[in-house]
Amino acid sequence: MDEQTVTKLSVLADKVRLDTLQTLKNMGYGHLGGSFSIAELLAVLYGKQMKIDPKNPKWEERDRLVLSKGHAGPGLYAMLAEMGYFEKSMLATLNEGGTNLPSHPDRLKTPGVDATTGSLGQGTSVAAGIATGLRLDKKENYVYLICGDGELNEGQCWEAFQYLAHFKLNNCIVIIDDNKKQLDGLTVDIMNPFDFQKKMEAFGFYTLRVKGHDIQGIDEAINELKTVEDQAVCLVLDSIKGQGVPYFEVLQDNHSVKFNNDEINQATEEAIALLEKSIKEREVHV
Ligand SMILES: Cc1ncc(C[n+]2csc(CCOP(=O)(O)OP(=O)(O)O)c2C)c(N)n1
Repeated sequence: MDEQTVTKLSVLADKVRLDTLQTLKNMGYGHLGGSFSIAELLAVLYGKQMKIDPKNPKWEERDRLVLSKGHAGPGLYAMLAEMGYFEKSMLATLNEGGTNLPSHPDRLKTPGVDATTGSLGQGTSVAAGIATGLRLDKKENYVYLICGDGELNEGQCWEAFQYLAHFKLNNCIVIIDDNKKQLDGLTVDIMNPFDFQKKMEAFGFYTLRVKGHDIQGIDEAINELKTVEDQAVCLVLDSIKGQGVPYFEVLQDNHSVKFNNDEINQATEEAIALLEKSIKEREVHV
């Protein structure tokens, strides 16, 4: 990937952070940490890897994305708005009564959302079903399945993974967002998942691991996974919850942030100003 594309995608990732932060601040609370940890991943997928047409969200020939960790909906919505699936002004309606942007994705409500998720674990089976359908229809498209490390406490995920591996459904690219935290603590303390890469390999997957902020690395890993034949594929994203904004990276309770005290509100204003400035500076190069 050339330098200009890396810059373009890193700007896109930061726009997702900026939109998400403004949306959540406006609402007063919301799922920040797990939205930020996948910002670069979403930028590589929507900005480069996925075959999509935002003006035709139901296009039969599109790739699909299943955000199985559905609580990161605000991050996904920010990306969909940036890609032009709907007007950015719609982000301000997040979670309001009658909105088309419920806190967790609903495929019947939001243009660009391919699967309804929120009950952790279920998206893995949905993605496995979509991959099976595409295979039966002899389509070349991919399904990108994004799971959380905490979500993998759900046994359903491992049933779906075993199914993908058994049927060698390498058209479903499983991505584990290993940001080391879940709702109320460290994943390792709540229920130790041990080593995801070794575990997925033991399940029969061809597995790569890459840093969550490494745009070039994520892109190369996905390219490599697309060359694998006759084996299910998985990318473990070694990410940071709150990734990309130092204040939120170290904030202990950064799962669903409440914008209800002076310290958080000031840090948020500073982060918004910094993101705006750095996006503007880099945007002239792309
Ligand atoms: C079946 C189910 N149980 C519990 C929850 C509540 N819940 C929402 S987010 C979350 C933690 C998820 O952690 P992780 O998958 O690591 O997400 P991330 O850290 O990436 O935000 C939990 C337990 C849920 N949505 N679904």
